[in-house]
Amino acid sequence: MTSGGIRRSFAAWAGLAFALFGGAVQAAPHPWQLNMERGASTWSQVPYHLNNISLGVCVVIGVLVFGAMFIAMFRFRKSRGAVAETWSHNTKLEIVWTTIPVLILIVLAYLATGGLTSWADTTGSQMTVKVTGYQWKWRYDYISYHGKPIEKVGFMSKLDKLSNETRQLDSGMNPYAVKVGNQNTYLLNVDKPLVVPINTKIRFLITGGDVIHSWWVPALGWKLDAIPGIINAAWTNIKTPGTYRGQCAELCGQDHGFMPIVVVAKSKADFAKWLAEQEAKSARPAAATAAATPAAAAAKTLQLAAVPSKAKQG
Ligand SMILES: [Cu+2]
Repeated sequence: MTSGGIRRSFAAWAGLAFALFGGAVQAAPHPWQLNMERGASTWSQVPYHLNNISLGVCVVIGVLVFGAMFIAMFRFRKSRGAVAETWSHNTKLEIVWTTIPVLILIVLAYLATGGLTSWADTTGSQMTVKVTGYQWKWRYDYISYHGKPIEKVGFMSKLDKLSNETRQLDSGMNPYAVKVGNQNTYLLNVDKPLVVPINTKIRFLITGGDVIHSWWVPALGWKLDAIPGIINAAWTNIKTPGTYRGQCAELCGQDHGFMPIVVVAKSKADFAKWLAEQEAKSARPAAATAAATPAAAAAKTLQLAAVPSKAKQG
């Protein structure tokens, strides 16, 4: 292969690696970001630190094992006149190199189990939101807030218009031009985001309406499968107001890549205002219809009254 060819194939592989690990997959990566993000919730620090600790342990083990291997290979090579020892095992050494890894694994398992149990514990939640995955959009239903049931606030959240138009074959539109502020939001924006308050323990009930999806917002530190017939639960408590983006993380069909997630975290006061607006909006159409068309309402009553007699005939 010529040097130009090598350079081209390297660029192609680097491009592929970026597309897989650095681009859309991470939802909101920074250029040259290597580590996980710290996230924006109280719990997202847990996987961040667990990852750092395990990575540290792996690096130390890697340096020791490869160090010993390279010393053995270069310092004690045949050409330097090294003669192999004849003993075949050493009980004391074997006890040491079995005990140390077992202790390391116990410590890591202890830390990971603590992290998982704190993540699964939704007790004391101040708010509940039901999340349903559909091919290929999300539905959010607000169930309760501070112990009070929320009436009829729920909506579908799907890919934003600009991303959707851009993604069409032969659209001729530039994916890099899909932006919100300075951030490229191609395939990472929705028409209606999930709005939540900060400093509130929010319980998510996650399920699927058709096939298995997975609700993943990296800034929250977890992802959870949305499985039809099963309700999975997890919680978050977001510390800073902002917009957090994510994606469906379970291959769910041809448009799996086109069902992003956007969570907008607002201050409690702003959220209360937003919620009141939504409740007013959902209350208005029903009241308006009943008042405006008494004839239609009467017809509906008539229809309902007719149903039982029809059932009797059958
Ligand atoms: Cu999906």
